[in-house]
Amino acid sequence: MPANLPPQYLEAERDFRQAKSPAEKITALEEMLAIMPKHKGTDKLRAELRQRIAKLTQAAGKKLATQRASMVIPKEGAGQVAIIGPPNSGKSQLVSTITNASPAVAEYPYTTQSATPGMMEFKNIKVQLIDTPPLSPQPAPWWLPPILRRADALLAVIDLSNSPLEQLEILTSQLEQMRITIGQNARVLIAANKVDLDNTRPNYTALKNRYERQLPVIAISAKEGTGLEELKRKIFEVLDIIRVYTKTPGKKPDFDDPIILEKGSTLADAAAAVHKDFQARLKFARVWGSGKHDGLMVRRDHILEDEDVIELHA
Ligand SMILES: Nc1nc2c(ncn2[C@@H]2O[C@H](COP(=O)(O)OP(=O)(O)O)[C@@H](O)[C@H]2O)c(=O)[nH]1
Ligand SMILES: [Mg+2]
Repeated sequence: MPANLPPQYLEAERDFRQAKSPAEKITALEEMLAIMPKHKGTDKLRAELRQRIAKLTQAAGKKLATQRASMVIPKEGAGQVAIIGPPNSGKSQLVSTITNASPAVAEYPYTTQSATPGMMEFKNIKVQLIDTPPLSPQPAPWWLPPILRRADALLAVIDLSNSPLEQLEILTSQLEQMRITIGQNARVLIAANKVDLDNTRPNYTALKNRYERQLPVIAISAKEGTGLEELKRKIFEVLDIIRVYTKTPGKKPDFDDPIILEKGSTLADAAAAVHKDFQARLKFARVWGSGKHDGLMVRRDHILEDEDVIELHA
C-alpha cells in the first residue's frame, strides 16, 4: 500500500471492515476510492477498489444497483454543487427557482428523498445543482455522502427564521460524521434563506458575523427571488474556475461557449481541453484579455485568466 495515504483513508477502511450490509461496504469502498490520490503508483489499487465495488453491487441485486446509480450523478456543465441543509430550509425551492429542474416543494419536512440534478445558468455557463434529502439527526441515506464528497462545492441552505446558528452547528457536525470538513475537502457557501420573512435580518447579521471570515454568506429568498444573482456569482467564485474563449485567426471569438478550466491553468491545459492532440502540437498562442496587450504572443506555460481569448497556433 502506498505510504502516503491520508489518515481518513484508514478510517474509511475501518468502516469497510466493520460494515455489515453490502450498501455500507460499497459506501466505504467509494470513500476509499475518492480519497486515494490519483497517480501511477495507485493505479492498481484503484482498479482493485473499483472491481470490488462492481462485484458487491452485482451480488446485491437490482434494488441496490438502482440506488447506486442514483448516487453517481454524471457531472454536467462548469461544475457540480450539492445543496445541503436541514429539513424545510428551502433547498428544493431554491433548485426549482434557479434551475430547470422542479423537485417537489412542501411545507412538511422530508419531502425530498432522492438526489435531483438541475442546471443553473450564470452568464455564459451552466452549473449543475443537486437537490438532496435533508441532513437531520436521523441517519442520512447511505448513498448521500459519496454525492457530497464528489461534488465540487456544497451549498448549505439555512432557514433564517429558525435559529440559523444552531442549524449550521448541527450541519457541521453531520458533515464531520461523514468525514467531510468544511474548507479541507469541501468548498462550502451558505445561502441564508427566507429573508422575506419578518424579523430575519438580525439572524442574518448574527450568521454573517459568525461565519463571514471563513465562508461566503448570502441572504436570499428562494421564493421571492431576492439575492439570487449574488448567490450565483458566489457559486461561480467558489468553484475556482475560469472561462477561456477560443478564436481562429481573422475571426471573432465564440463568447457563448467558453472552455472551463481550473483557476491557475496554463495555455497547454487549454489546448488539451480543446483537443487531446493539440497539446503536443501547440507552438504558441495569442492572447487577448484585460490588462494585456491585444494579441500578445504567449507560450505553453502562460497562466490564463477568466475571460481570456486565445488563438492557438500549432
Ligand atoms: N417565506 C419563504 N418560504 C420559503 C422560502 N423558500 C422555501 N420556503 C418554504 O419552506 C418550505 C420548505 O421548502 P422546501 O423547498 O420543500 O424545503 P427543503 O425541505 O429544504 O427542500 C415550503 O413551504 C416553502 O414554500 C423562502 O424563500 N421564503
Ligand atoms: Mg426538499
